[in-house]
Amino acid sequence: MIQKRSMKTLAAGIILVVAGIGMLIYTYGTVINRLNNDYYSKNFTTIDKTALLKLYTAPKTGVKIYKTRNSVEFLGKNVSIPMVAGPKNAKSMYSFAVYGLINPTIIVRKDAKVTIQFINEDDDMYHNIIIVNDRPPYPYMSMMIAPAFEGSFIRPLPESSDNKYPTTSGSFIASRTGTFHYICQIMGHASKGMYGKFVVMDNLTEMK
Ligand SMILES: [Cu+2]
Repeated sequence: MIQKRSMKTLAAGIILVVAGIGMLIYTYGTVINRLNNDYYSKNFTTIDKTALLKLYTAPKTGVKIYKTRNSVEFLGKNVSIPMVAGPKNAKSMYSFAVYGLINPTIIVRKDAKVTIQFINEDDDMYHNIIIVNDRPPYPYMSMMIAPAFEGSFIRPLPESSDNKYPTTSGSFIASRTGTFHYICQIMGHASKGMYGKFVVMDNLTEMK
């Protein structure tokens, strides 16, 4: 009898603990979803594969690509940079691509108006992009790092699906010279290498 009763108590205890854990997970999920809804981009469109592949080809003027240095110079005063997150041609999905170069150093002139056209090619992860003062290595949690330039933060875009690639853009003025970095702030991405240099120069001829 005593054994039966203690078994019943044990069973009731287990049920209570399981229910408790379930409620905690549910509450945690609800809170995280709330945060995510505020944090993730709502203003995005999608492009198809053809449009995505076009962004891998550099225009004939205004851009200089140095494959050996893995860098791309944007020469204009008003430049548009197609940044692809999770590119298929990269060894690691924790990468950005600009004209097919993986995590290249991007160089712009001081006071240029820079528009980042951000595209998520990855089919199973969210990504975002921000230009920061902080240098690597980056912590696992890097979402609190502030932008180096006002407007140089783009909210996370969802993964691609059915050859539809989410895209959005953000613009800022590269108002200070120096070496900055672009990074992805999704947990663990920058710490796994999802970043590159962003250089603002007084005179682009210095790179030749
Ligand atoms: Cu990422």
